[in-house]
Amino acid sequence: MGLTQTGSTPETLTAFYRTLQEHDLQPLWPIAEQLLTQAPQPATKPWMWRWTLLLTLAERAGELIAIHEGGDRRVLSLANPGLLGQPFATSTLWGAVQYLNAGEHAPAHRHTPGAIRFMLRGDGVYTTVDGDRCDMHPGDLVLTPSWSWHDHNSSSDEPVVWFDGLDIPTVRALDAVFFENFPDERLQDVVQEHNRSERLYDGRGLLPLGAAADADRESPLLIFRRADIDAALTALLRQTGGPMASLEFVDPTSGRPVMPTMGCEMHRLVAGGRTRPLRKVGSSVIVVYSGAGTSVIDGQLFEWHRGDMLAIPSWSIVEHEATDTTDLFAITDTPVLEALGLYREETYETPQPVTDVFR
Ligand code: GTQ
Ligand code: FE2
Repeated sequence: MGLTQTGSTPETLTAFYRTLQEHDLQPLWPIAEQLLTQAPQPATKPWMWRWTLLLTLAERAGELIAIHEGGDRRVLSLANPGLLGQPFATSTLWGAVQYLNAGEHAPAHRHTPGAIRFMLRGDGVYTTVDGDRCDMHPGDLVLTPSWSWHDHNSSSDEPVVWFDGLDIPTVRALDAVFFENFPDERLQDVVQEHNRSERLYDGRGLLPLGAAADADRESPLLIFRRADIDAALTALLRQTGGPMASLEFVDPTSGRPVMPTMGCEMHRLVAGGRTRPLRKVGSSVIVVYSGAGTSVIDGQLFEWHRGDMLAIPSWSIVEHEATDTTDLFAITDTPVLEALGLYREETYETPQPVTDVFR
């Protein structure tokens, strides 16, 4: 609160504040401390959604909701209870499970929010991205960059489930959301052979001449395979000696994050391994791809298993411990913070005390 000038009285001040309000003005001095906090005060809560529950309810959606009747994408979004009923996992990230019954198709459309698919369960499904049919097997990452046409197609005889990560809250905050359905037909024209981007850009440092010079905002390589991810984690772990190996998925033409708005990472923590407490600016959503263990987030203990999904708020102190060797997939908003010069992080030497257990 500002000091008052001699001559001002409670009455004149009250009248003045009312006048300000009537003219759509607000004084800074009463709200400065809530506005310019010493450190981030995220509304996002540390949270976890269990795989057993996600799968059960996705299956229920598969029974109850047909894809054409308002369920064009059969998606259950992770809705963080700190975010006042908004369908967002964190203040900047959308996380969800998507479920297709055997033989179903989700129709083509495009939008300015960028998306990633991290395949979890089932096989025989592909996402067509601008005409390129990208096969998705468990543990694969497939990109659907901003404004690219995409549809999902199952030729499987069983249901398939994957994790969707999008930057919807970020793009919405910037009032930059556009959406369009694919004209006329439900499916796009396709190039004959599947996985075109993989054939062109997955050359281990060998690219079509000019591709690096023409590097775009998003990765032209749309698929990252589980076998390659596994091999890279194994090699990195062997080099560093552990306990954790951390990879970022990057655009091979630029070395930059796969999307300007969203980072994708994979972390392997060996059985018995424990990370040092880390806090960083920006939020993330973690999907436990394999393994089991615990995390402490701002003093709260989370016990997780394969398929569980966690929301990590900005500037929360996070440490992980693996009971079985664990692969954690994560989406982050780090590229946004890096681009704007807002990224910072701190690590600590000693574990934080556990004061609370999640549910
Ligand atoms: O699969 O195209 O989770 O458009 C949210 C919006 C998935 C999709 C989501 C989408 C999609
Ligand atoms: Fe979409």
